[in-house]
Amino acid sequence: MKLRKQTHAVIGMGKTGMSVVRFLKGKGVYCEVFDEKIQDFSSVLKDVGELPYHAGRIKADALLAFDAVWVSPGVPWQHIALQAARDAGVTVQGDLTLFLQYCDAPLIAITGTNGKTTTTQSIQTLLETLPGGCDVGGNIGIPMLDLLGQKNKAKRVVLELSSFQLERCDVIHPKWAVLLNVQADHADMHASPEDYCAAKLKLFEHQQTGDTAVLPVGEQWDALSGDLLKRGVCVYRVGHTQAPEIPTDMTAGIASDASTHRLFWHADKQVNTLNCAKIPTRGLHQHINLAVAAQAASDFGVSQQVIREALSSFRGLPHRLRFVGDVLEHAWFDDSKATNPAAAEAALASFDQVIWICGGLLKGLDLTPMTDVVHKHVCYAVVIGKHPEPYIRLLQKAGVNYTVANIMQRAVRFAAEHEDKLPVLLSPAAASMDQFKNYVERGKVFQQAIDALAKDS
Ligand code: UMA
Repeated sequence: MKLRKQTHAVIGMGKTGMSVVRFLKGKGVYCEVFDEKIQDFSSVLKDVGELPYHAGRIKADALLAFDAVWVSPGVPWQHIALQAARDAGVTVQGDLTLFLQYCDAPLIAITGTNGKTTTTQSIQTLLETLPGGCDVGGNIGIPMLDLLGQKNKAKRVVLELSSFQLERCDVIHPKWAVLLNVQADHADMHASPEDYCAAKLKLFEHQQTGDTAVLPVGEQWDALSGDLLKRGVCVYRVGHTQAPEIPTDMTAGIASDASTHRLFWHADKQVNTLNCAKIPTRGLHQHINLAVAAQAASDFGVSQQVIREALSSFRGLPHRLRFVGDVLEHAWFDDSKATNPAAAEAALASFDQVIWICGGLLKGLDLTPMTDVVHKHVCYAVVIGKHPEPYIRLLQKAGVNYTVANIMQRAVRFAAEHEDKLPVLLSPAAASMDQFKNYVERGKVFQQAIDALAKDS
Protein backbone atom coordinates (compact mmCIF):
# COMPACT_ATOMS: atom_id res chain seq x y z
CA MET A 1 0.00 0.00 0.00
CA LYS A 2 1.41 3.42 -0.95
CA LEU A 3 0.65 5.20 2.29
CA ARG A 4 1.67 8.70 1.41
CA LYS A 5 -0.79 9.57 -1.32
CA GLN A 6 -3.77 8.32 0.62
CA THR A 7 -6.11 9.59 3.29
CA HIS A 8 -6.29 7.60 6.50
CA ALA A 9 -8.72 7.39 9.43
CA VAL A 10 -7.58 6.16 12.83
CA ILE A 11 -10.33 4.79 15.07
CA GLY A 12 -9.85 4.85 18.84
CA MET A 13 -7.29 7.11 20.44
CA GLY A 14 -5.98 4.78 23.13
CA LYS A 15 -2.46 3.32 23.06
CA THR A 16 -2.92 1.72 19.65
CA GLY A 17 -4.52 4.70 17.91
CA MET A 18 -1.83 7.02 19.21
CA SER A 19 0.91 4.72 17.92
CA VAL A 20 -0.77 4.52 14.49
CA VAL A 21 -0.96 8.32 14.32
CA ARG A 22 2.70 8.67 15.36
CA PHE A 23 3.67 6.15 12.69
CA LEU A 24 1.58 7.68 9.89
CA LYS A 25 2.63 11.22 10.71
CA GLY A 26 6.24 10.06 10.77
CA LYS A 27 5.75 8.95 7.18
CA GLY A 28 4.13 12.27 6.24
CA VAL A 29 0.70 10.72 5.73
CA TYR A 30 -2.59 12.64 5.99
CA CYS A 31 -4.83 11.27 8.75
CA GLU A 32 -7.90 12.12 10.79
CA VAL A 33 -8.79 10.61 14.14
CA PHE A 34 -12.07 9.31 15.60
CA ASP A 35 -13.01 8.36 19.14
CA GLU A 36 -16.46 7.69 20.51
CA LYS A 37 -15.69 8.38 24.16
CA ILE A 38 -13.05 11.11 24.22
CA GLN A 39 -14.61 14.55 24.07
CA ASP A 40 -11.58 16.70 24.72
CA PHE A 41 -8.81 15.79 22.29
CA SER A 42 -6.37 18.47 23.49
CA SER A 43 -4.52 16.24 25.95
CA VAL A 44 -4.51 13.27 23.55
CA LEU A 45 -3.19 15.24 20.61
CA LYS A 46 -0.52 17.16 22.48
CA ASP A 47 2.05 14.47 21.65
CA VAL A 48 1.27 14.28 17.94
CA GLY A 49 0.29 17.84 17.02
CA GLU A 50 -2.88 19.17 15.43
CA LEU A 51 -5.08 16.76 13.48
CA PRO A 52 -8.69 16.80 12.31
CA TYR A 53 -10.61 14.87 14.97
CA HIS A 54 -14.14 13.54 15.34
CA ALA A 55 -15.71 12.89 18.74
CA GLY A 56 -18.84 10.85 19.39
CA ARG A 57 -20.60 7.91 17.77
CA ILE A 58 -19.09 7.13 14.34
CA LYS A 59 -21.78 7.13 11.68
CA ALA A 60 -22.00 4.58 8.87
CA ASP A 61 -21.00 7.00 6.07
CA ALA A 62 -18.23 8.78 8.04
CA LEU A 63 -15.41 6.58 6.79
CA LEU A 64 -16.33 6.14 3.14
CA ALA A 65 -14.15 8.99 1.89
CA PHE A 66 -10.94 7.48 3.32
CA ASP A 67 -8.59 5.11 1.51
CA ALA A 68 -7.70 3.25 4.67
CA VAL A 69 -9.15 2.92 8.17
CA TRP A 70 -7.00 1.70 11.07
CA VAL A 71 -9.12 0.30 13.88
CA SER A 72 -8.02 -0.11 17.51
CA PRO A 73 -8.52 -3.60 18.97
CA GLY A 74 -11.12 -2.52 21.55
CA VAL A 75 -13.50 -1.09 18.93
CA PRO A 76 -15.95 -3.86 17.93
CA TRP A 77 -15.11 -5.27 14.50
CA GLN A 78 -18.84 -5.53 13.79
CA HIS A 79 -19.30 -1.77 14.37
CA ILE A 80 -21.81 -0.55 11.78
CA ALA A 81 -19.49 2.18 10.47
CA LEU A 82 -16.66 -0.32 9.95
CA GLN A 83 -18.99 -2.69 8.15
CA ALA A 84 -20.19 0.09 5.87
CA ALA A 85 -16.59 1.05 5.06
CA ARG A 86 -15.64 -2.58 4.34
CA ASP A 87 -18.72 -3.02 2.13
CA ALA A 88 -17.72 0.11 0.21
CA GLY A 89 -14.27 -1.33 -0.53
CA VAL A 90 -12.30 0.80 1.93
CA THR A 91 -9.25 -0.96 3.42
CA VAL A 92 -10.20 -1.54 7.06
CA GLN A 93 -7.49 -3.19 9.17
CA GLY A 94 -5.71 -3.02 12.51
CA ASP A 95 -2.20 -1.93 13.48
CA LEU A 96 -0.87 -5.48 12.97
CA THR A 97 -1.31 -5.18 9.19
CA LEU A 98 0.64 -1.94 9.13
CA PHE A 99 3.31 -3.35 11.41
CA LEU A 100 3.85 -6.46 9.27
CA GLN A 101 4.33 -4.35 6.15
CA TYR A 102 7.34 -2.64 7.74
CA CYS A 103 8.82 -5.28 10.08
CA ASP A 104 11.62 -7.35 8.56
CA ALA A 105 12.76 -9.21 11.71
CA PRO A 106 11.77 -12.86 12.28
CA LEU A 107 8.44 -12.89 14.13
CA ILE A 108 7.50 -15.02 17.11
CA ALA A 109 3.76 -14.65 17.69
CA ILE A 110 1.83 -15.82 20.74
CA THR A 111 -1.92 -16.12 21.05
CA GLY A 112 -4.39 -18.00 23.27
CA THR A 113 -7.07 -17.11 25.77
CA ASN A 114 -4.86 -17.37 28.85
CA GLY A 115 -1.13 -17.24 29.51
CA LYS A 116 -0.17 -15.01 26.56
CA THR A 117 1.64 -12.35 28.54
CA THR A 118 3.60 -14.75 30.75
CA THR A 119 4.72 -16.73 27.70
CA THR A 120 5.54 -13.65 25.62
CA GLN A 121 7.45 -11.94 28.43
CA SER A 122 9.40 -15.10 29.26
CA ILE A 123 10.38 -15.65 25.63
CA GLN A 124 11.48 -12.04 25.29
CA THR A 125 13.54 -12.22 28.51
CA LEU A 126 15.31 -15.34 27.26
CA LEU A 127 15.90 -14.17 23.67
CA GLU A 128 17.11 -10.82 24.93
CA THR A 129 20.22 -12.67 26.17
CA LEU A 130 21.20 -13.44 22.54
CA PRO A 131 23.30 -11.07 20.43
CA GLY A 132 20.89 -8.71 18.68
CA GLY A 133 18.27 -9.16 21.43
CA CYS A 134 14.51 -9.31 21.07
CA ASP A 135 11.80 -6.65 21.01
CA VAL A 136 8.38 -7.25 22.55
CA GLY A 137 5.01 -5.68 21.78
CA GLY A 138 1.31 -6.09 21.02
CA ASN A 139 -1.42 -6.95 23.51
CA ILE A 140 1.22 -7.03 26.25
CA GLY A 141 0.76 -3.25 26.41
CA ILE A 142 3.46 -1.95 24.06
CA PRO A 143 1.91 -0.91 20.73
CA MET A 144 3.78 -2.83 18.04
CA LEU A 145 4.21 0.17 15.72
CA ASP A 146 6.26 1.89 18.41
CA LEU A 147 8.86 -0.88 17.97
CA LEU A 148 9.49 0.25 14.40
CA GLY A 149 10.38 3.76 15.48
CA GLN A 150 13.14 2.65 17.87
CA LYS A 151 16.77 3.54 17.12
CA ASN A 152 18.22 0.12 18.06
CA LYS A 153 15.78 -2.36 16.65
CA ALA A 154 16.33 -5.92 17.88
CA LYS A 155 17.10 -8.85 15.59
CA ARG A 156 13.88 -10.64 16.57
CA VAL A 157 10.38 -9.58 17.55
CA VAL A 158 7.96 -11.35 19.85
CA LEU A 159 4.33 -10.21 19.69
CA GLU A 160 1.48 -11.05 22.04
CA LEU A 161 -1.62 -11.08 19.84
CA SER A 162 -5.25 -10.99 20.94
CA SER A 163 -8.15 -12.28 18.87
CA PHE A 164 -9.09 -8.62 18.26
CA GLN A 165 -5.69 -7.87 16.76
CA LEU A 166 -5.69 -11.02 14.64
CA GLU A 167 -9.23 -10.62 13.32
CA ARG A 168 -8.34 -7.22 11.85
CA CYS A 169 -5.27 -8.50 9.94
CA ASP A 170 -5.64 -10.43 6.68
CA VAL A 171 -2.19 -11.95 6.31
CA ILE A 172 0.29 -12.83 9.02
CA HIS A 173 3.22 -15.22 8.63
CA PRO A 174 5.15 -15.83 11.85
CA LYS A 175 8.31 -17.92 11.93
CA TRP A 176 7.40 -19.33 15.33
CA ALA A 177 3.66 -19.28 16.16
CA VAL A 178 2.05 -20.37 19.43
CA LEU A 179 -1.55 -21.15 20.26
CA LEU A 180 -1.62 -21.74 24.02
CA ASN A 181 -5.31 -22.58 24.44
CA VAL A 182 -8.78 -21.47 23.37
CA GLN A 183 -11.19 -21.06 26.26
CA ALA A 184 -14.42 -19.14 26.70
CA ASP A 185 -13.82 -15.38 26.63
CA HIS A 186 -14.88 -12.13 24.94
CA ALA A 187 -18.39 -13.44 24.18
CA ASP A 188 -19.48 -9.78 24.13
CA MET A 189 -17.10 -8.90 21.26
CA HIS A 190 -17.11 -11.90 18.92
CA ALA A 191 -20.17 -13.12 17.02
CA SER A 192 -19.64 -16.72 18.24
CA PRO A 193 -17.04 -18.93 19.96
CA GLU A 194 -16.16 -20.28 16.47
CA ASP A 195 -15.50 -16.76 15.27
CA TYR A 196 -13.24 -16.15 18.30
CA CYS A 197 -11.30 -19.36 17.60
CA ALA A 198 -11.01 -18.61 13.86
CA ALA A 199 -9.40 -15.26 14.66
CA LYS A 200 -6.72 -17.01 16.70
CA LEU A 201 -6.07 -19.65 14.03
CA LYS A 202 -5.17 -16.98 11.47
CA LEU A 203 -1.71 -17.22 12.99
CA PHE A 204 -1.07 -20.50 11.13
CA GLU A 205 -2.75 -19.86 7.75
CA HIS A 206 0.40 -18.76 5.91
CA GLN A 207 3.00 -20.88 7.65
CA GLN A 208 5.17 -23.11 5.47
CA THR A 209 8.36 -25.19 5.45
CA GLY A 210 10.92 -23.75 7.87
CA ASP A 211 8.26 -22.35 10.24
CA THR A 212 7.22 -23.75 13.60
CA ALA A 213 3.69 -24.07 14.96
CA VAL A 214 3.10 -24.76 18.64
CA LEU A 215 -0.32 -26.27 19.38
CA PRO A 216 -1.94 -27.65 22.51
CA VAL A 217 -2.28 -31.41 22.93
CA GLY A 218 -5.80 -32.74 22.42
CA GLU A 219 -7.90 -34.15 19.61
CA GLN A 220 -9.40 -30.75 18.87
CA TRP A 221 -6.11 -29.66 17.30
CA ASP A 222 -5.13 -32.89 15.51
CA ALA A 223 -6.61 -31.89 12.12
CA LEU A 224 -4.83 -28.53 12.16
CA SER A 225 -1.61 -30.24 13.18
CA GLY A 226 -1.96 -32.72 10.29
CA ASP A 227 -2.60 -29.93 7.82
CA LEU A 228 0.44 -27.97 8.99
CA LEU A 229 2.67 -31.06 8.83
CA LYS A 230 1.55 -31.65 5.23
CA ARG A 231 2.63 -28.10 4.42
CA GLY A 232 6.10 -28.84 5.84
CA VAL A 233 5.61 -26.84 9.05
CA CYS A 234 7.37 -28.20 12.14
CA VAL A 235 4.59 -28.84 14.68
CA TYR A 236 5.13 -29.04 18.45
CA ARG A 237 2.37 -30.26 20.76
CA VAL A 238 2.47 -28.86 24.28
CA GLY A 239 0.46 -29.30 27.47
CA HIS A 240 0.11 -31.39 30.61
CA THR A 241 0.22 -35.16 30.76
CA GLN A 242 -0.11 -37.68 33.58
CA ALA A 243 2.80 -39.95 32.74
CA PRO A 244 5.92 -41.08 34.58
CA GLU A 245 7.93 -40.92 31.33
CA ILE A 246 8.20 -37.91 29.03
CA PRO A 247 5.74 -38.73 26.20
CA THR A 248 7.22 -39.04 22.72
CA ASP A 249 4.29 -37.25 21.06
CA MET A 250 4.80 -34.02 23.02
CA THR A 251 7.64 -31.54 22.59
CA ALA A 252 7.21 -29.42 25.70
CA GLY A 253 5.00 -29.19 28.77
CA ILE A 254 4.52 -30.82 32.14
CA ALA A 255 4.67 -34.56 32.88
CA SER A 256 3.26 -35.56 36.25
CA ASP A 257 3.45 -38.79 38.23
CA ALA A 258 2.05 -39.47 41.71
CA SER A 259 4.64 -37.32 43.46
CA THR A 260 6.39 -35.06 40.95
CA HIS A 261 5.61 -32.57 38.20
CA ARG A 262 8.39 -32.21 35.65
CA LEU A 263 8.65 -29.35 33.18
CA PHE A 264 10.18 -30.53 29.90
CA TRP A 265 11.34 -29.21 26.56
CA HIS A 266 13.65 -30.39 23.78
CA ALA A 267 17.00 -29.21 22.47
CA ASP A 268 19.01 -31.00 19.77
CA LYS A 269 16.55 -33.92 19.96
CA GLN A 270 17.41 -34.38 23.66
CA VAL A 271 14.78 -33.93 26.32
CA ASN A 272 15.51 -31.50 29.15
CA THR A 273 13.59 -31.63 32.41
CA LEU A 274 13.24 -29.47 35.50
CA ASN A 275 11.35 -30.38 38.66
CA CYS A 276 8.48 -27.88 38.97
CA ALA A 277 9.16 -27.67 42.71
CA LYS A 278 12.26 -25.64 41.77
CA ILE A 279 10.19 -22.93 40.05
CA PRO A 280 9.12 -20.15 42.42
CA THR A 281 5.86 -19.39 40.61
CA ARG A 282 2.92 -21.74 41.19
CA GLY A 283 0.29 -23.34 38.97
CA LEU A 284 0.73 -25.99 36.29
CA HIS A 285 -0.90 -23.64 33.77
CA GLN A 286 1.92 -21.15 34.38
CA HIS A 287 4.54 -23.88 34.14
CA ILE A 288 3.21 -24.92 30.71
CA ASN A 289 3.76 -21.34 29.55
CA LEU A 290 7.33 -21.55 30.83
CA ALA A 291 7.86 -24.84 28.97
CA VAL A 292 6.82 -23.09 25.74
CA ALA A 293 9.24 -20.27 26.51
CA ALA A 294 12.04 -22.77 27.19
CA GLN A 295 11.30 -24.46 23.84
CA ALA A 296 11.37 -21.13 21.98
CA ALA A 297 14.63 -20.19 23.68
CA SER A 298 16.21 -23.55 22.78
CA ASP A 299 15.14 -23.26 19.16
CA PHE A 300 16.58 -19.76 18.87
CA GLY A 301 19.91 -20.81 20.43
CA VAL A 302 19.78 -19.72 24.09
CA SER A 303 22.06 -21.91 26.23
CA GLN A 304 20.46 -24.58 28.41
CA GLN A 305 22.17 -23.12 31.48
CA VAL A 306 20.56 -19.71 30.90
CA ILE A 307 17.15 -21.36 30.37
CA ARG A 308 17.42 -23.37 33.60
CA GLU A 309 18.54 -20.36 35.62
CA ALA A 310 15.69 -18.24 34.23
CA LEU A 311 13.05 -20.88 34.96
CA SER A 312 14.39 -21.48 38.45
CA SER A 313 14.17 -17.81 39.34
CA PHE A 314 10.83 -16.93 37.68
CA ARG A 315 8.50 -15.45 40.32
CA GLY A 316 5.64 -14.80 37.90
CA LEU A 317 4.28 -11.54 36.56
CA PRO A 318 2.27 -9.12 38.70
CA HIS A 319 -1.44 -10.00 39.11
CA ARG A 320 -0.93 -13.55 37.81
CA LEU A 321 -1.26 -15.93 40.72
CA ARG A 322 1.40 -13.92 42.57
CA PHE A 323 2.02 -14.40 46.28
CA VAL A 324 1.63 -10.93 47.79
CA GLY A 325 2.15 -11.52 51.52
CA ASP A 326 1.31 -13.30 54.77
CA VAL A 327 -1.18 -11.26 56.80
CA LEU A 328 -3.38 -12.34 59.73
CA GLU A 329 -2.25 -15.94 59.28
CA HIS A 330 -3.46 -16.10 55.67
CA ALA A 331 -1.19 -16.33 52.61
CA TRP A 332 -2.60 -13.87 50.04
CA PHE A 333 -2.46 -14.40 46.26
CA ASP A 334 -3.25 -11.85 43.55
CA ASP A 335 -4.58 -13.37 40.32
CA SER A 336 -6.49 -10.27 39.22
CA LYS A 337 -5.56 -11.05 35.60
CA ALA A 338 -7.96 -14.04 35.70
CA THR A 339 -10.59 -12.23 33.66
CA ASN A 340 -12.41 -15.37 32.46
CA PRO A 341 -13.65 -18.58 34.12
CA ALA A 342 -10.94 -20.86 32.68
CA ALA A 343 -8.15 -18.71 34.10
CA ALA A 344 -9.73 -18.74 37.57
CA GLU A 345 -10.34 -22.49 37.33
CA ALA A 346 -6.62 -23.11 36.68
CA ALA A 347 -5.65 -20.91 39.63
CA LEU A 348 -8.10 -22.61 42.02
CA ALA A 349 -6.83 -26.03 40.97
CA SER A 350 -3.31 -25.07 42.05
CA PHE A 351 -4.43 -25.05 45.72
CA ASP A 352 -5.94 -27.81 47.89
CA GLN A 353 -8.40 -25.44 49.52
CA VAL A 354 -8.75 -21.66 49.38
CA ILE A 355 -10.86 -18.73 50.37
CA TRP A 356 -11.85 -17.33 47.00
CA ILE A 357 -12.55 -13.69 46.10
CA CYS A 358 -14.47 -13.64 42.83
CA GLY A 359 -16.83 -11.51 40.74
CA GLY A 360 -16.85 -8.62 38.31
CA LEU A 361 -17.90 -8.07 34.71
CA LEU A 362 -18.77 -11.46 33.23
CA LYS A 363 -18.68 -10.46 29.50
CA GLY A 364 -21.55 -12.85 28.69
CA LEU A 365 -19.62 -15.96 29.80
CA ASP A 366 -21.00 -19.07 31.47
CA LEU A 367 -19.70 -19.98 34.95
CA THR A 368 -21.28 -23.45 35.06
CA PRO A 369 -18.14 -25.31 33.84
CA MET A 370 -16.39 -24.11 37.01
CA THR A 371 -18.79 -25.90 39.37
CA ASP A 372 -16.69 -29.03 40.09
CA VAL A 373 -13.44 -27.13 40.62
CA VAL A 374 -15.17 -24.63 42.91
CA HIS A 375 -16.78 -27.47 44.88
CA LYS A 376 -13.41 -29.23 45.28
CA HIS A 377 -11.07 -26.32 46.00
CA VAL A 378 -13.10 -23.49 47.57
CA CYS A 379 -13.81 -23.57 51.30
CA TYR A 380 -15.50 -20.16 51.41
CA ALA A 381 -16.06 -17.40 48.85
CA VAL A 382 -16.50 -13.65 48.93
CA VAL A 383 -18.18 -12.00 45.95
CA ILE A 384 -17.29 -8.53 44.65
CA GLY A 385 -18.63 -6.60 41.66
CA LYS A 386 -21.79 -4.83 40.65
CA HIS A 387 -23.59 -7.98 39.46
CA PRO A 388 -22.98 -10.79 41.96
CA GLU A 389 -25.97 -12.93 40.88
CA PRO A 390 -24.18 -15.37 38.49
CA TYR A 391 -21.46 -15.96 41.11
CA ILE A 392 -24.07 -16.58 43.80
CA ARG A 393 -25.74 -19.16 41.54
CA LEU A 394 -22.39 -20.87 40.91
CA LEU A 395 -21.50 -21.00 44.61
CA GLN A 396 -24.91 -22.34 45.55
CA LYS A 397 -24.64 -25.03 42.90
CA ALA A 398 -21.14 -25.93 44.12
CA GLY A 399 -22.38 -26.06 47.74
CA VAL A 400 -19.89 -23.43 48.96
CA ASN A 401 -20.58 -20.89 51.75
CA TYR A 402 -20.23 -17.31 50.61
CA THR A 403 -20.70 -13.65 51.50
CA VAL A 404 -21.52 -10.86 49.07
CA ALA A 405 -19.11 -8.04 49.87
CA ASN A 406 -19.53 -5.95 46.72
CA ILE A 407 -16.36 -3.93 47.23
CA MET A 408 -12.77 -5.14 47.52
CA GLN A 409 -11.98 -3.65 50.92
CA ARG A 410 -14.91 -5.46 52.56
CA ALA A 411 -14.10 -8.65 50.64
CA VAL A 412 -10.56 -8.66 52.02
CA ARG A 413 -11.88 -8.09 55.57
CA PHE A 414 -14.42 -10.93 55.27
CA ALA A 415 -11.76 -13.27 53.90
CA ALA A 416 -9.32 -12.36 56.70
CA GLU A 417 -11.94 -13.01 59.39
CA HIS A 418 -12.64 -16.54 58.23
CA GLU A 419 -11.80 -19.06 60.95
CA ASP A 420 -9.89 -21.41 58.60
CA LYS A 421 -6.50 -19.87 58.05
CA LEU A 422 -6.35 -20.93 54.42
CA PRO A 423 -4.71 -19.07 51.52
CA VAL A 424 -6.85 -16.25 50.11
CA LEU A 425 -7.00 -16.06 46.33
CA LEU A 426 -8.27 -13.11 44.31
CA SER A 427 -9.03 -14.75 40.96
CA PRO A 428 -12.21 -13.03 39.81
CA ALA A 429 -13.20 -15.07 36.71
CA ALA A 430 -14.39 -11.74 35.32
CA ALA A 431 -13.21 -8.49 33.81
CA SER A 432 -12.77 -5.56 36.17
CA MET A 433 -14.35 -2.62 34.37
CA ASP A 434 -17.57 -2.59 36.41
CA GLN A 435 -15.55 -1.26 39.37
CA PHE A 436 -11.98 -0.59 38.23
CA LYS A 437 -10.09 0.92 35.30
CA ASN A 438 -8.51 -2.45 34.53
CA TYR A 439 -7.24 -5.65 36.17
CA VAL A 440 -4.04 -3.88 37.24
CA GLU A 441 -5.98 -1.33 39.29
CA ARG A 442 -8.10 -4.16 40.76
CA GLY A 443 -4.91 -5.96 41.84
CA LYS A 444 -3.49 -2.79 43.35
CA VAL A 445 -6.67 -2.12 45.33
CA PHE A 446 -6.50 -5.73 46.59
CA GLN A 447 -2.90 -5.16 47.73
CA GLN A 448 -3.82 -1.85 49.40
CA ALA A 449 -6.66 -3.53 51.29
CA ILE A 450 -4.27 -6.24 52.52
CA ASP A 451 -1.72 -3.59 53.55
CA ALA A 452 -4.44 -1.73 55.47
CA LEU A 453 -5.34 -4.96 57.29
CA ALA A 454 -1.70 -5.54 58.20
CA LYS A 455 -1.44 -1.99 59.58
CA ASP A 456 -4.57 -2.33 61.72
CA SER A 457 -3.65 -5.75 63.11
N1 UMA B 1 -13.28 3.31 21.58
C1 UMA B 1 -14.23 3.81 20.70
N2 UMA B 1 -15.31 3.01 20.40
C2 UMA B 1 -15.49 1.76 20.96
C3 UMA B 1 -14.49 1.25 21.84
C4 UMA B 1 -13.40 2.07 22.13
O1 UMA B 1 -14.11 4.91 20.20
O2 UMA B 1 -16.49 1.08 20.66
C5 UMA B 1 -12.13 4.16 21.91
C6 UMA B 1 -12.05 4.47 23.41
O3 UMA B 1 -12.78 5.63 23.73
C7 UMA B 1 -10.56 4.66 23.64
C8 UMA B 1 -9.92 3.81 22.54
O4 UMA B 1 -10.94 3.42 21.63
O5 UMA B 1 -10.13 5.99 23.55
C9 UMA B 1 -9.33 2.58 23.20
O6 UMA B 1 -8.91 1.66 22.23
P1 UMA B 1 -8.58 0.16 22.72
O7 UMA B 1 -9.68 -0.33 23.60
O8 UMA B 1 -8.24 -0.65 21.54
O9 UMA B 1 -7.35 0.35 23.72
P2 UMA B 1 -5.80 0.58 23.46
O10 UMA B 1 -5.36 1.54 24.50
O11 UMA B 1 -5.47 0.88 22.07
O12 UMA B 1 -5.25 -0.87 23.92
C10 UMA B 1 -5.19 -1.93 22.97
C11 UMA B 1 -5.55 -3.24 23.69
N3 UMA B 1 -6.90 -3.14 24.25
C12 UMA B 1 -7.88 -4.01 23.92
O13 UMA B 1 -7.70 -4.94 23.19
C13 UMA B 1 -9.21 -3.80 24.55
C14 UMA B 1 -4.56 -3.51 24.80
O14 UMA B 1 -4.84 -4.79 25.35
C15 UMA B 1 -3.15 -3.54 24.22
O15 UMA B 1 -2.22 -3.70 25.28
C16 UMA B 1 -2.88 -2.24 23.47
O16 UMA B 1 -3.87 -2.03 22.45
C17 UMA B 1 -1.51 -2.25 22.77
O17 UMA B 1 -1.44 -3.22 21.79
C18 UMA B 1 -5.45 -4.78 26.65
C19 UMA B 1 -6.57 -5.78 26.73
O18 UMA B 1 -7.40 -5.68 27.62
C20 UMA B 1 -4.40 -5.17 27.70
N4 UMA B 1 -6.62 -6.77 25.83
C21 UMA B 1 -7.63 -7.80 25.85
C22 UMA B 1 -7.23 -8.91 26.80
O19 UMA B 1 -6.02 -9.09 27.05
O20 UMA B 1 -8.12 -9.66 27.25
C23 UMA B 1 -7.78 -8.40 24.46
